[in-house]
Amino acid sequence: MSKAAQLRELLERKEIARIVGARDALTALLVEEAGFDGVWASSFEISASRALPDLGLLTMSELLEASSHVNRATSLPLLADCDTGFGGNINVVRTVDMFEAAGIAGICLEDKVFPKRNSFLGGGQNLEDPAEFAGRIEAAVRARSGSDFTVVARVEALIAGAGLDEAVRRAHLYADAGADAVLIHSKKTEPSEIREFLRAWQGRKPVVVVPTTYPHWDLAEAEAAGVSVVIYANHALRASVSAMRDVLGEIRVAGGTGGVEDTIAPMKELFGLTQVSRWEERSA
Ligand code: SPV
Ligand code: MG
Repeated sequence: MSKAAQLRELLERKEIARIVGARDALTALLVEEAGFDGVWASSFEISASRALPDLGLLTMSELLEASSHVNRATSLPLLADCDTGFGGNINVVRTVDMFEAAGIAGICLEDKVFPKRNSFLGGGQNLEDPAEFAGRIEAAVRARSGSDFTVVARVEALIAGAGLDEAVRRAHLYADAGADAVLIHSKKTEPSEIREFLRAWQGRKPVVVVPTTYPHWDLAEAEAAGVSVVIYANHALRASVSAMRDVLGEIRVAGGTGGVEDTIAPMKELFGLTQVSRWEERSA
């Protein structure tokens, strides 16, 4: 089964699927090893790994390159975060051409004005005109060459404070335009507005959520409420920042690495993850 078909199955199956943000290929390997269902190429993580804020600074080709590295490292399907689509309809068309040709299973586009700001940043969030964004979704759907390549429309109305009715209205417009699924995003610390959205939506198309600010929502309850996919978007990056800070601080204070040696992954583990023997056998 192609990766695009795998992602489509995750969206359409009854059981909720869990996909995890990865900024690079090694992270994708660990996501797969941990037993998750798919990978999210997060614009936040990829930006942060370059010490850049998630403000729409990365170009299409930069996100494509990072997403391609992630995709090649895993047999899991990859949903690529393509922010607002890098411009107008014509840029969205090329984005679909390039991401699909790279074997990436699908893309997610969000209905904000370029350059977008990360959804959790304080300050203003500028929503795109919904008809304009629906046109972008339609262009993306028309541009794909295989019918399994997935186009997810991300609704930012709740993030921007535009309310539930506006979120539902936009989601229907994007579904009418051919989106395969909608991602409804919220920055509330509990899932009440997501539950309200799901009740109003009545399962018209699969729904994806990113429970970063409401991490205690029970998975079985989310499934029963009608969620198809949850994205743990940034946890691998945040875990590695904490781990690196701890270890670097300890080394600095101790004046050597002896104290941390047993707490960090041995070199042998990295040789295993990077498949040294497989590469040597292939080239012998
Ligand atoms: C990302 O991970 O890049 C996302 C999700 O788009 S969020 O950070 O919640 O905006
Ligand atoms: Mg993003």
